[in-house]
Amino acid sequence: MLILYQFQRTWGNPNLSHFCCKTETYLRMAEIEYDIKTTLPLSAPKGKLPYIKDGDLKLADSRFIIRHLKTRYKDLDKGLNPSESALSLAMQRLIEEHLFWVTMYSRWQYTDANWQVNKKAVFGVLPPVIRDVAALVYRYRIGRQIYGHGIGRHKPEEIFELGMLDIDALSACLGDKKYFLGDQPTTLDASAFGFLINTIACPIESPVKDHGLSKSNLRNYVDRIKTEYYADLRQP
Ligand SMILES: N[C@@H](CCC(=O)N[C@@H](CS)C(=O)NCC(=O)O)C(=O)O
Repeated sequence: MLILYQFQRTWGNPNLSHFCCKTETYLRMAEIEYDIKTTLPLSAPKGKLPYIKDGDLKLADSRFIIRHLKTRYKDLDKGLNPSESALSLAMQRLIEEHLFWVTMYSRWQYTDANWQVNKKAVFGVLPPVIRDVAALVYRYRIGRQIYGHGIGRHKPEEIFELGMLDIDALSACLGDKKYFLGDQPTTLDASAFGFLINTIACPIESPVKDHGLSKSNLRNYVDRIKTEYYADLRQP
């Protein structure tokens, strides 16, 4: 059986990690059987979660994992035409390479209240002293990543202005459709759900969360997918 390695479930959501939630959502949308092992990134092949084991194969990174799932099990994007595939890729890049960093800034740096919530969620499983040291080390490391990406060089209001443009684009692209590319879920929906739930439906407060919550189509989309694909999760 395929094993998905990811952070423990938190906040009544599938995963506090956008990328883990994306991957698990693909598995569920494609009706692929899997087991979960909860872990932290330190033991991951590329130092990041998620990764999977499928027989002898150990694979890291949601993009390579989904490539494997498409080849070996089910390709949710089979019915897309070239222009839909291009849109799907472009939107995933917007979500995963840009909006992601706005939410990382919100969690790790924006306010002390957000940091405390994030720290408890990520490091709460560790014993007290190790927890504080690990939190300190990782906060520094993630801070360097946010700065290295470039988003961390802006003022908070500039970061959120950029994030709100992503939200506007996602809301406009979804419109009143059930899924981003029509009536059936695709990889873009696995990605969009994983990142939107971690922007608008988690206890990390920010102007970008408020802006996302003001878009009723995005709110309903997240609620609908959570209800449909994660009926087994305890609600918060
Ligand atoms: N491109 C990777 C990104 C994975 C990623 O950034 N994972 C984060 C959690 S959301 C992580 O494990 N970070 C630990 C670190 O950067 O040290 C993917 O698609 O899976």
